[in-house]
This record gives sequence, structure tokens and C-alpha cells, in this order.
Amino acid sequence: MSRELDTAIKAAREAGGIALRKLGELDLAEIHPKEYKDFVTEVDKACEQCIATAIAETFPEDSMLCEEGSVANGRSGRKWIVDPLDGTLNFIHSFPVFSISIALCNAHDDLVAGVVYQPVLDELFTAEQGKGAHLNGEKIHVSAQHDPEHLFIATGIPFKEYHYLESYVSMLKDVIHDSAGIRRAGSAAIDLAYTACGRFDAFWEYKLFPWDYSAGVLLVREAGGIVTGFSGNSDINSHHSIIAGNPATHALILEKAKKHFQEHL
Ligand code: 2AM
Ligand code: CA
Repeated sequence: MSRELDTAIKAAREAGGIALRKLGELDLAEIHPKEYKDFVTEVDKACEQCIATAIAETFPEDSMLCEEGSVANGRSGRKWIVDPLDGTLNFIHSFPVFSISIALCNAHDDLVAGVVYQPVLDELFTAEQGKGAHLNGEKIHVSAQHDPEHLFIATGIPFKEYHYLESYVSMLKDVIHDSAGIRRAGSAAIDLAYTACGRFDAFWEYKLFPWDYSAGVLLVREAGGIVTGFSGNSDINSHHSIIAGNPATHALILEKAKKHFQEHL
């Protein structure tokens, strides 16, 4: 295992421990509105502090982009992308679905390492470019399911931008007809990790941030899946919209996204 992945794993586990110890113990004074319907807690900040310190100490030449504002502008050209707590609203409500997401991009902006850690289940998802994806050390693969009657699909429901709500709802209706069930877990990193290990056959969400999806995108790709934006472009960062899945299910969801989101692409 590379030193980079080892550092990310240790940092994610430490941050996960911080979050776990505070689950169900959060005081109202520790919750702060960040933007409209978007919150940050003292736990997000403590987790970020822990991860940012570990990365800065081990790789002082690297840059960092963290959701809660920690930044580093190193000379190496490499960049760490960190969501210290993905699923903060879940965490606030003691809904035990949240994760820590840490990704590393090389100087060409390729994702080279990714970790998604779900502390409640002690599930560690890891991936390195060209080396596959793993869950607690065991190799994982996207599902082979492509029969609409059996598809189990994850999504993210729009929560603060409404100009694409109608498009989202019409796409949702369409996917309802072509799947066995749809889930909204509330942590995009977990949705992607679960797609990588075949629990979900696909995942789609229209606006996300790099810290929500970077580690998860590498997990899905290294697990044999496809990830694109809603227009089919594999450069996710150009639109921050995500469709991930096994190849057949990705194609099905992409077809629906192109149809319903036509005016937003
Ligand atoms: P966050 O918890 O790190 O902010 C899923 O829709 C994604 O949107 C999550 O990964 C979550 O990441 C983010 N998000 C932010 N605010 C949200 C909200 N009010 N409801 C649902 N998701 C939210
Ligand atoms: Ca977060």
C-alpha cells in the first residue's frame, strides 16, 4: 500500500472515531448554519482539523481542498480533496449514515487514491488508480444487474436549488418505472461506495461538490463501473453532476438524464 493511501486511511479512521463519539451527543450550540439548508457542526470542524493536520504533516508539498475551508497550496501539483463529514444533516439528526471522504489527485488532475470510511459500520472503502477497489481489504466489484425489475438505485434529492426540481421529479418518475427500488441515503460518498461494491446498481445526483464525490468516483471506476456527468462526459468536474453504476445501468440512467435534463445540460 502506498504511503498516501496509508495516510488517508489513518486520518479517516481517526476522524471517524471523533464523529462516532459525538453521535447522538451533539449540542444545539455546536450546529451552525453555513448556507441556506446547509449546516456545519463542531464535529465537521474537528474531523477536518484532524485530517488536514495529518496530510500537511506527511505531505507538506501537496495542496488541499477541504469542505470546511482548510486549504494548502503546495508546490507538488498534487491535491487532496477532503469531506471531513459527508452526511452532516444525517449526523445532526443521529441518522447513522455518514462518512469521511478523502481523495488524492496527481499533478494531471487524475484521481489516484480514494478512501470512504463509514464509522458506524466500521466499513473502509479504498481505491488506488489501477489497483482496484476494496472494502475492508477485500476486492469489490460493481453489480452485474441490468434487469429493470431488480435494479436498486440511489439518488440525491435536490434540497436547496429548485430551478431543476421539475426535471428531477420527471426523471425520478421514469426511474421508478424501471427499477425495483430507490434510496436517498444522504451521503453521496456512501452512495458511490455502495455502488462500487454492488449494493446499489447505480447512483445519480444533479449538483455535488468535488469533496462529496472525488473518492467515490475512483472507487466506482476501480470497481469496474462507469461514472459520467448527466451529458455523458467523464470529466465530472466540468458539471458536478454524477451518474455512476455498472455499465448497463449507467447507460440506462444516462439515457433518462439526457431526456429529462436536456434544458440544463
Ligand atoms: P455534506 O453532508 O457533506 O454537506 C447529498 O445530497 C449531498 O449533499 C451530501 O453528500 C451532503 O454532503 C450534501 N448536503 C448538504 N446539505 C444537504 C441537505 N440539506 N440535505 C441533503 N444533503 C445535503
Ligand atoms: Ca461535509
